Amino acid sequence: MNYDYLYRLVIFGDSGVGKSSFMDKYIHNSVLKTQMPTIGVDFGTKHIIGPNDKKIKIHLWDTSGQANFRSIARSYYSNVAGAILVFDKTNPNTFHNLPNWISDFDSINRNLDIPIIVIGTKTDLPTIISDKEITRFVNQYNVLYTEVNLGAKEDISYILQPLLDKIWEQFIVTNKMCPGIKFCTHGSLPREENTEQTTNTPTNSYSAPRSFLTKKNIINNICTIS
Ligand SMILES: Nc1nc2c(ncn2[C@@H]2O[C@H](COP(=O)(O)OP(=O)(O)OP(=O)(O)O)[C@@H](O)[C@H]2O)c(=O)[nH]1
Ligand SMILES: [Mg+2]
Repeated sequence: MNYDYLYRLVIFGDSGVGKSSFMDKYIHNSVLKTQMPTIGVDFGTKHIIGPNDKKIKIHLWDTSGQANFRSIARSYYSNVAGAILVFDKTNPNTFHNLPNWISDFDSINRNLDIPIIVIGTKTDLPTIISDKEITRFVNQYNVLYTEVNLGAKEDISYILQPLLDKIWEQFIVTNKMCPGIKFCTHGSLPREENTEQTTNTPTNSYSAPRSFLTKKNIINNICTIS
């Protein structure tokens, strides 16, 4: 399928927090099941319509949270347009590890200011991590935040919207180079691989900005699926 922009996104976080479940649900609206731990890395794609009816293709790289696959996972942190950092709301360790994941990711993406959305999973189960702790973390690390029950029936196609809006505002609108975005010209070449360019220069200027969540208002705009 043709596209105007290709965004490469990486999913990371502790083992067992629900990264692969998230990718299955986001792409296929799959029913939650007991997953095998990811071996190394997994891959998925999704097509969405962005601002100005632009077709956006998303490449999702779902990395393993296990320590023995860490170097493989890290090799997927670069050349991305955005990051999805997942933790388990029922497991405080996975929340307290978030700063380590962020500093590891930032050390690979120095000066690029790649947007990160943090997703708290398992909201169907009792949690002991307070909204206050989460608010403090979100403000301190300047990340987007949302939370989800991946076992709920509802479709979660919209869940990455704050991240996608931020990528659009930060890189496409400003025409700032981002190695995780490719721009397609829809030229006469029939195969999409042949039409990809390494620039994210848009054909049209962006005229109707859509809202996206900032560190200040994020906690009031949590999208919860229960
Ligand atoms: N109750 C509940 N269980 C969940 C939810 N999300 C994921 N799970 C379960 O959590 C377990 C681990 O999920 P995975 O998606 O394999 O976790 P992962 O982060 O990919 O783990 P690694 O691949 O080892 O890094 C699975 O048995 C899922 O069914 C949720 O929102 N609620
Ligand atoms: Mg996995």
